[in-house]
Amino acid sequence: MSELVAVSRSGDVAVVTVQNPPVNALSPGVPEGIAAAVEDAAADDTVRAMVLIGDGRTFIAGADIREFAKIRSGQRERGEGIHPLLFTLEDCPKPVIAAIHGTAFGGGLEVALACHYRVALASAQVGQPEVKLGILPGAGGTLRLPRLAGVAKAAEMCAIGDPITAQDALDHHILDRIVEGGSRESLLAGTLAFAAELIADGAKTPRVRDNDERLGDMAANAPIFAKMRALAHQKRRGQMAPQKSIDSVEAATKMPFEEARVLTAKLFMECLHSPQSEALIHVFFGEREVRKIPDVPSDSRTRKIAKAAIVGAGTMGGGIAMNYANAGIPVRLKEVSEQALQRGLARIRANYDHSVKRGRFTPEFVRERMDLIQPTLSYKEFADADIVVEAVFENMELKKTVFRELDEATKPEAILATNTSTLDVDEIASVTADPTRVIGTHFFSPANVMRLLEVVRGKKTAKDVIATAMQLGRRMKKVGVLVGNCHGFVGNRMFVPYMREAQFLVEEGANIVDVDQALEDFGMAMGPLAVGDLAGIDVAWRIRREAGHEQPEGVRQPLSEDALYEMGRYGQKTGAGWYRYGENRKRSPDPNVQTVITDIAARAGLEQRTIGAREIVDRAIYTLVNEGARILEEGIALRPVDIDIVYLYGYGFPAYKGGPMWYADWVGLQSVYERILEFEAQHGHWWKPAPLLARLAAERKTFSDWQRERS
Ligand code: T1G
Repeated sequence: MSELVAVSRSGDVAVVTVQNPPVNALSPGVPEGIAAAVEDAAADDTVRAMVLIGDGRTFIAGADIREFAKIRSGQRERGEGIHPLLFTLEDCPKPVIAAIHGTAFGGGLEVALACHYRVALASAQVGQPEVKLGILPGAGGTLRLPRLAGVAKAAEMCAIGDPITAQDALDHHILDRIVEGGSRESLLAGTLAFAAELIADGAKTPRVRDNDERLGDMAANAPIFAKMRALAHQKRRGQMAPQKSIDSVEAATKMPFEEARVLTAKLFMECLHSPQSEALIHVFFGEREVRKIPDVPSDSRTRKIAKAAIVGAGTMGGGIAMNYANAGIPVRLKEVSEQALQRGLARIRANYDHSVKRGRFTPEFVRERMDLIQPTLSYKEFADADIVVEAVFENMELKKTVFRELDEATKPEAILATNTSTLDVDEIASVTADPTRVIGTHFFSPANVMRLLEVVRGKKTAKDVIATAMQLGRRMKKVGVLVGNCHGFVGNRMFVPYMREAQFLVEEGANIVDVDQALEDFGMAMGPLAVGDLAGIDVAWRIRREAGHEQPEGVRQPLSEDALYEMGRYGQKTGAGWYRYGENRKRSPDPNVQTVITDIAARAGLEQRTIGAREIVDRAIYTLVNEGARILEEGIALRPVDIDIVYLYGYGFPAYKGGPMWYADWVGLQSVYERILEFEAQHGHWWKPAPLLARLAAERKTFSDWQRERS
């Protein structure tokens, strides 16, 4: 057998093992190897049944995503190897049983569905996550799942893409059995026992594709598909693949299998050739790329983190404490008064209760986690902490005071992390005896929900401290991105011009709602002004004051947010900001604010005009790109994809547009540059093109080209 697929025997059962670490993807040679093994076993009279199993930690986790570029360019046929394998399995005259542990995802589940039976460990998951890559299950998942699980379950799995548990799969007839035990060995033993039962029972070979009884009828299915389309539109707004995935499931219920298969192939290629799929695949690999730090190898030494401590039980400190507790790490939570401490604990409890209500956590999970959060008013309990996170007010002097205290209160090898969102990590580190142990771990609010973690590298931060912080991020299921030390690091540094342009636009006559709507139609999770209300206009005001940046003379400054601040309109927290907030913080336009803005503009002599969505989007998004180019040139971000990942996970940029830098490459840097020159001519200073952007535009290159040339 090929080294990718091994065959062994257990009595009269052939065991076919996929050996393609780390996730047994269906890379070239794997489908062919499985097919050859099954054909050989089928021809061997001493073989009565077959088991298909993955080596290592998982069953087949899908097609090899790295092959899609070759399919898109025509270098490889779609589904080469995979499609013939499905028929080899399903038409095999002897029973083939898929033995599933880990994750049977995408093509992996589709291969399992082409087998005659499927058994799994209780810990296994199955799913069709293809829509997360901007494609749809192209190897029969949309056609076989409804025949086993019914139309509604199949449509949801294929259109939303979330995995389901083994129990849920068993309940929906996707699995035939969950075997005892939790190891791969117990899975194999359980599957062999299952095979023996099948042989004793006549070794039947039911083909899923022949089973139409669960396909329902058009009248019953119509509302199911309508509901699923609406759900897909809501959960995967603006994305094409989920809708086409439902088209394919619907075809399975309306036409013969082969016809539906041909239609699905067409739909699959339409998706694969879409910019959305290219962007989503860029994001898939980007989430993994950002873990790689050129001068900190992935096998670098890390420090053991068994105990943590947090200074500050405010919104951020409490949320950060929850992250540690959720990762199973006991965490001391310190405040300056019992009242502040109790307020913080109450907020944590409320957050957990909300998660229990939403079914995200069980009550016992919450009890265990709350037990891990140990309140304190003193630094005494910090002596054995392996890491301390400072999460006090965004004020440099206060932070320095805390770090001086931590220098005394902690053991020398403890990591000292600041949660500052904008301030100079080197300046904070400068008050400690050993700045090599100081790093930034910038969580995003709400810290217990947002997955982005900016890990801020100080000039003197030790490499094992960086490696430990990145590893800790993964333990917390965060997407950690290493960033350099400058005001606002990557995310907030780019957010400043983005919010400035939003204010400029309304001061030039754009309607507040139109600015947010244009960007939400572009795909942003929330418009910039609504974000300003969410984050707090007072917070932004304090950060501006704290930064104290001298602004160049005669340069236009945004006026609106200062005006709102002075009016006490801080946003959601005060029930009014850019918008008015009613029940459940539902926002509605506030004519008073539009009047205030118009007065401001009149006093500033700003000509009012109608501004269309195109200009709103270009000014907001290209200012992100321009600042991102500066950040790249200064080395504050390691790669363009790091900026993309920060904006996807921290600021709600649409993943199906890949991130600001990927989007600019897709538009074409020449066009972006020319548009920026137009804005510079109209608006001056703030639109000075970043030198890197100007250079790449002149050379007709992309940010990806620039990155490739540097790797
Ligand atoms: N193809 C190629 N490489 C993959 C891969 C895949 N399907 N899945 C993971 N990798 C790489 C990943 O880039 C990383 O590489 C390493 O494996 C470990 O991954 C026909 C067309 C399975 C839950 O979408 O969800 O089938 O960074 O860090 O956290 O209809 O990987 O080490 O160099 O994520 O333990 C459908 C995608 C494909 C599953 C494991 N399948 N993978 O998570 O490890 S499309 C998927 C995952 C398809 C069919 C269609 C996760 C995982 P490196 P990791 P993990």
